[in-house]
Amino acid sequence: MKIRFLLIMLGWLFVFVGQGQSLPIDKKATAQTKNLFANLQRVSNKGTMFGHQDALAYGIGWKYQPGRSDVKDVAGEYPALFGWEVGHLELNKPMSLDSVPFDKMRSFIQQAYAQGGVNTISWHLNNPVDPAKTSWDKADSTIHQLFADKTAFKRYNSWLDNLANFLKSLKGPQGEYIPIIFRPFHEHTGGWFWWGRGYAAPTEYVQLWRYTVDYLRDKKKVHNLLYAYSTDRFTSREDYLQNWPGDEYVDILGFDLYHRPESDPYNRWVADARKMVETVRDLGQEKKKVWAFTETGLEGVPFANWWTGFLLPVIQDAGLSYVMVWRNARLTHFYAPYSKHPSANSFKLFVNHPKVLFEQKIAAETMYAPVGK
Ligand code: BMA
Repeated sequence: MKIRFLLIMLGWLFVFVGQGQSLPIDKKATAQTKNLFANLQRVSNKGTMFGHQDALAYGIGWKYQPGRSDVKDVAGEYPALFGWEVGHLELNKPMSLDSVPFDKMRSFIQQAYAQGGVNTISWHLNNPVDPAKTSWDKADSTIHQLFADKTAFKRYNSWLDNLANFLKSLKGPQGEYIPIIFRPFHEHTGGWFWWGRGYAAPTEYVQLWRYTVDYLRDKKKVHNLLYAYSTDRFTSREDYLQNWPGDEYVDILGFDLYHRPESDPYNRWVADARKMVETVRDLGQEKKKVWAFTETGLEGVPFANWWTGFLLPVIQDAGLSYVMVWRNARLTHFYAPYSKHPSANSFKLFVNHPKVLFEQKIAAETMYAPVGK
């Protein structure tokens, strides 16, 4: 009798503990996607993953050299997180707006997954009302017209179909879908995209966000996504939440903020970015989500101590899941060091910091396996 009672109590305890673990917004998310979300929460207590955009595709002075990455050339190991950009997928183009063929991108995503890393995708989509216009061609009330105009609406749905097909083509060795952190309509607190501040009302933005999630998840049955909401600069919690699509529509709270010394003569970046990190941390904790510094960097990294002297104080001890720097496109546009770059020493110290996670530490965390097993 006593044993039965004990077993029942134990059963309840498991149910209780199980409920305490928060799940992604997609209740039908694949097992690996659910595991990734739980592991992002768990691992963020240990340290912050480092990410690099297009890390496996090209770097300074090279393109498509299997196994190469500028980060690896300097640090001896890959980043933990890999960013990819799918702009132009909507237009049925064979390569992204940054000239990465989608077939190659799929292989890079598979490589990153196979080595235990995490993939995130952004989407600088063209304007669905006038598809010849880019993300940066700002036009008033694009979102309103997208839903009001039948042709535009049909076009946007076909763009989502293309996106869904690509996302569902990302498979691991057992045929399982590779989990992706999807980060659409980013930097909306800035005014440079058609979905940005000044061009879209908060209600319109929320409508677009929710429509996109519902369509991908419920209509296209894409179940390998975690959704990241990522603003640009913001001034307060209220400001951050102005376009918030709802707790049931977002998994990861992020923001982007670049270090631009030329427009920051009083060197406020560290303090500003830190304040924003703390705001997303507070909100993330309250909402039991994951929080991240979704895009940053100092173009050309002209400060030799940038990694330890600037980035580290911004990110450390804030439970951030990851920090990602942008792409190494060319000598006038890069954000990670390459071999013999003046910031390489500071970068190596950063890589070896116990609270910063690169490939080796993240592989050991088995991000796609059930937590606690
Ligand atoms: C910007 C630049 C552009 C690129 C765009 C989308 O920050 O890197 O060259 O096309 O991102 O990835």
